[in-house]
Amino acid sequence: MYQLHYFPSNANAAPHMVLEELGQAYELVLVDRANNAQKSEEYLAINPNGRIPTLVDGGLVLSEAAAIVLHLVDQHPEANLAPRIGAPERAKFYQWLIFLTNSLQEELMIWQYPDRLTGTEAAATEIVRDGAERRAGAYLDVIEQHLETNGPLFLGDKLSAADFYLVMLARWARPMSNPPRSRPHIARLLDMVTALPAVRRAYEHEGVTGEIC
Ligand SMILES: N[C@@H](CCC(=O)N[C@@H](CS)C(=O)NCC(=O)O)C(=O)O
Repeated sequence: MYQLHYFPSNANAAPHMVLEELGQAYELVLVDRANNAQKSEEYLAINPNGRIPTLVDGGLVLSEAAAIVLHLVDQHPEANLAPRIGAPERAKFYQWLIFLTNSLQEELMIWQYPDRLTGTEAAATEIVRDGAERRAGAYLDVIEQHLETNGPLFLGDKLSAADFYLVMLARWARPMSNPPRSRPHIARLLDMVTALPAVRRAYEHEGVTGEIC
């Protein structure tokens, strides 16, 4: 059985939604981030970066949310949460998933934690935060343009794991002055995906109540 090490609404949310949509049995293991458990000796032994999530799949211990998502969709190709390997659509799926994790997610991390770059320099922290919000907003605009032309989901009308990944990031980005949902085509995707029972179940298991994103 899969084991997903998580903390509510952290980067485990996308793998968690995918596990639910796949209908796979899994065990959730809380990493008590409120008490810095992600930096405990025990957790560092499975995730040397001290970051959440980690997936344990038998003898395989896997970190990085996007890698976990890719592994899960590859293990269960019959669920069609990604196009077939080698198809042009698969390449576009890689493009969007990697854009989400490598560009948007990283910018959101800087926006959420600018002091990790600036230390105690309050003025610099504000500049970094504002810059990260602007850059994240520009990435969201790119997604909005793509969805307007090619939507309603990343791969047209074909649900893929990239859609779940955007839900996770959109939840984090809710406090932005121009949040993801302010863009109509992103809002439509978020409405479609958060209406899925699998998505609601995943967030419920994590103790998240109310609107998801
Ligand atoms: N690139 C990693 C980032 C994971 C990450 O930064 N997770 C956050 C929670 S969303 C975390 O563990 N933060 C704890 C810390 O930085 O100490 C991934 O996508 O899995």
